[in-house]
Amino acid sequence: MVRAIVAFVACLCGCGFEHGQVIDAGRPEDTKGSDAGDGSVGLVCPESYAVTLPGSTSKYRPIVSNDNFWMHDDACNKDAPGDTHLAVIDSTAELAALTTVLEGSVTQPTNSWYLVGCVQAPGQSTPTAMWNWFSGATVPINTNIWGIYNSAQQPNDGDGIEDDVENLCILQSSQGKLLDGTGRNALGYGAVCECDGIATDPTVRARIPAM
Ligand SMILES: [Ca+2]
Ligand SMILES: [Ca+2]
Ligand SMILES: [Ca+2]
Repeated sequence: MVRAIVAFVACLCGCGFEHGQVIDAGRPEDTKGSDAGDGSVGLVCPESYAVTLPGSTSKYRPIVSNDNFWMHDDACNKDAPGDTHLAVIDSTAELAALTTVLEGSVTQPTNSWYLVGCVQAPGQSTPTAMWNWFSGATVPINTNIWGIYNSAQQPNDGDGIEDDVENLCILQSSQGKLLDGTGRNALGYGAVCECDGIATDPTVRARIPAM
């Protein structure tokens, strides 16, 4: 655990998704006058958001019980409307630290799959096109972030051909990386809610497939 924290702190100095930069393109303007620009000033999170990560002002609520995307998304949004949502992972540091916490749980959802807050715009020509976090930030496409499922590099829309089958994001904690999925797996998924005081981008949320 101590080793994990040291590694995390070291990583904070230079672990953006690409070239040491945190990717936040398109993030909505902070509406709470926070000096930090992250919505955290004056932010009060529900007590159920008990997980904190070093170097982050966010609080998190991992959910290990299985359900579909729509139920988890709704639950996160309702915890503190406008301040909470499915987790938006802004950097490889946040991805690594969150993975460590999730892997520390004795109880795991199906396949250690946790829904997080990103979606692909429908009608794309390739599985890798137009992925955004609910904040509006672009989800970079590279193997530091996206994992492997059934020997296939993700995102793959299930079969490598994009036809809007898999447009939602799952963090598989056992590999610490994202998979694209349907959100409808019969056995369900866990989820991670984040409280950061930052509203989600309605344009991105409008892409969420109908249940
Ligand atoms: Ca975040
Ligand atoms: Ca897709
Ligand atoms: Ca997939």
